[in-house]
Amino acid sequence: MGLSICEKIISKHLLNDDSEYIKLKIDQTLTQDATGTMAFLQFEALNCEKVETELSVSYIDHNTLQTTSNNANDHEYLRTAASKYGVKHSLCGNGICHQIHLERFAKPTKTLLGSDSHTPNAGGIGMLAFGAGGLDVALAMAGMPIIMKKPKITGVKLSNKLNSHVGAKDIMLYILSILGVKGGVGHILEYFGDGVLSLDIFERATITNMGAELGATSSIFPSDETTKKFLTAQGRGEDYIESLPDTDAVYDRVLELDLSTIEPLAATPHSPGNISKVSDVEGIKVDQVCIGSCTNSSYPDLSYAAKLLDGKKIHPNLSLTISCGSRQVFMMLSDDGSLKKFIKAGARILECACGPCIGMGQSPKSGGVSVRTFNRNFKGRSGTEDAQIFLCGIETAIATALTGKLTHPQFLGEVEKPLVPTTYSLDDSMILEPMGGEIIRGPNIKALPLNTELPQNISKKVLIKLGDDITTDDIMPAGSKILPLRSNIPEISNYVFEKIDINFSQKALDSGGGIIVAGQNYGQGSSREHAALAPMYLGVKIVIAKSFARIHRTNLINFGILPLIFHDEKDFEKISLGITVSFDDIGRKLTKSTDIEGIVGGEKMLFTHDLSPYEIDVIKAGGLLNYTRNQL
Ligand code: MIC
Ligand code: SF4
Repeated sequence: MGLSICEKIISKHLLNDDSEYIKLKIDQTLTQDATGTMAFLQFEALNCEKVETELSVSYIDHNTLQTTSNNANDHEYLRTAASKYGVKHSLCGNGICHQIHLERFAKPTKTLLGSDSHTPNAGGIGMLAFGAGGLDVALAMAGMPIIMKKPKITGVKLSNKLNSHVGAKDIMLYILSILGVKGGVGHILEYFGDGVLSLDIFERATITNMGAELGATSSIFPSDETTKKFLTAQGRGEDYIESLPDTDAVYDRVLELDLSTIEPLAATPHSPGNISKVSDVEGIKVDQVCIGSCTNSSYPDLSYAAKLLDGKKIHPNLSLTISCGSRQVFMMLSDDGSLKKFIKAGARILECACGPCIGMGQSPKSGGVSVRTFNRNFKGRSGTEDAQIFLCGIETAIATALTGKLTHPQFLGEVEKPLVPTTYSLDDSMILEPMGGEIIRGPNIKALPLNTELPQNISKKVLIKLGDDITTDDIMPAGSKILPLRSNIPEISNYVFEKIDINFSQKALDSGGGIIVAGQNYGQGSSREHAALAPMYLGVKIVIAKSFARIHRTNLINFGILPLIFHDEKDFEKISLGITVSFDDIGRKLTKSTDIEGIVGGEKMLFTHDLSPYEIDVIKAGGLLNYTRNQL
C-alpha cells in the first residue's frame, strides 16, 4: 500500500510506536510576539541553556501599535531572550511570521511547531507544520517532541484549473462551505492531483493557512518543480527536496474538487464557515476594504492588486488599507512601481504586520461593513463590536474598493495576473542572529502563574453557559487594548469573556473559581494559550463542553484545566448557570474509566473524557510545566 506525504514525513519524525498518540520530533519552531512572551517565559522556566531545534525564529508582528510602553517592552524582552537562547529574531516592521517563514526558512519534509494557529501556512512548501500553544512550543524549543492524537489524513484531489476572477482564497472558502468550521478536526488535509500544478507556492500557502479555519491539525501540499523554482528564486535552492505521495497512496477520506467549477466566494459575518457566492451578496454598501494578513499578503497577491487598481481611484466613501506580509514584499512593490499605483488609487499603506486582522488599528465605524482578504471574521475581532466583516479574495476586494459596494470581480474585466517572480528581493538584515547577552525585562512582564495539583474533590459553580463554536476571541479577546497585556496574566484575566459577560472575571474570583459549560467546538480559532491560562488564573478547574477544538483542548490540559465532555448531549439543557457541579475522587476516576459521574445540583450526571494516560498525568500535576519539572 502506497504512502501519503504526511505518512512519509510522520514516519521520519516518529519517536514512539503507539498507534493512538504519536510523538513527533520537531525540527523548527516559530513564535510571535503576542504568544511569544509566554512561550519564552515558559522556556526560561525549563532552565535550558539554548534551544535544541535545528532552527527557532521569534517574530514581532502582532503587537506593533505602540500606544503605551507595553509592546515596546515586550519586543525588547523577546529580542534579548532570543539572543540569549540561540533564536533568530525578526524585528518589528519585517513582516508577518508566516509570510517570512515561508519566504526564508520553511523546508519541505521538515516539521514546524508555531505558537500561532496559522503555522500550517508553511504546508504550502511541503512542510508539516502545526499550530500550538506557547508552552508546547517552549518544550519543542527545549528539544522535546510534540505529542498528539494520531491524525487522520484527508486527501484533497484537485483537478483542472481555476477560471479567471477566481483565486486560491476561493478554493479554501469552497472547502469551508463543504466541510464547515469543524470539518477538519482530527485530520491533516493533504492536497494532490493535477490541479496542484496550476497553483504557485503562495496560492498553496493561502490554502494551507486557512486549514486552521476548518479546525484541521495541519494541511500540506507536495514539494515539486514549483517548490524548487520558488526556493531557487528565494536563493534557497539547496533547501529543495522532492516530496510526493505514492501513486497508490491511501487516504482516510478523499474530497474531489474540480477547480474549474469554483466561483468567487465570500465568508459572511461572523464566521469563516458562513460561505456565500459573491453574486448572492453583491451590492451591500461597504465602508472599508483591507488587503493583507498572513493568508493574502504575498508579492504575487499584492502586485496583482496594484495592477487591478492601476490608473483607477477607490470609491470616495471607502477606506482601502494595504499591509504587505513582509519587507521583501514591500521592497518589491516599491521597486516595480506597484506602491505608486496603490498610493495614486488612494490606498492607505500600513506597516508589514498583522494590523487590522487582529484589531490592531483600522477598526471600522459603528455598524460598518468591512471586506477583507483575511482569514477570520469573528464578531468583534476587528475592534468594532457591531461591524460586519466579509472575507474574500484579492479580486473581489479590489472590485469592491472601486465601487464602494460588494462587487463581483467580473467588474474588473480580463486582467492578466503578473508572472510569478524568478528572483525575490533578498535582504535578511532585519532578522537578527543570536549573540548571547542578558535578558531585559520591562515592568509589564509579570511572573508566570502556575496551577496547583488537581484537587481530589471538586465542587464548583457554573460561572458561564455558552453555545456552540465559542472562539478564543470570545474567551480572551485581542485588539489594541487587550493584546498589550499578554505578558501580564493578572491584568489580562480581567478581560476573560468580557464581551459575553462583563462581570465574568469578578464572578470567578468571588466564587473561588468555577466551571465553564459550552456547546460544540469550544475554543475554535487561535492558538492563544491565554484563553486557558487566564481562566486558570481565575480559578477555573473544569470546562464541560459537547466537543473541543484541538489546540484549545491541549492548552486547557497544559494549564491543568480538565476538559470534560457531555456523555449525553441532552444533559446540556439540564445544567443551568450558577448550579453547583461536584466530582469526588476525580483523579482516580479519570485513570479508571473514560466515564465520570458528577453531581449536578443534587442529581447524578454522566460525563466522559478522551484524555490519554499522559494527559491525565499532566492534569493531575496541575499542568504541563509542573509535570515536566516533576519529570526532570
Ligand atoms: C489570530 O489570528 O487569532 C492570532 C492572533 O494570530 C492567534 C494568535 C494569538 O492570539 O496571538 C492565532 O491564530 O493563533
Ligand atoms: Fe496575524 Fe491575522 Fe495571520 Fe493571525 S491570522 S497571524 S493575526 S495576520
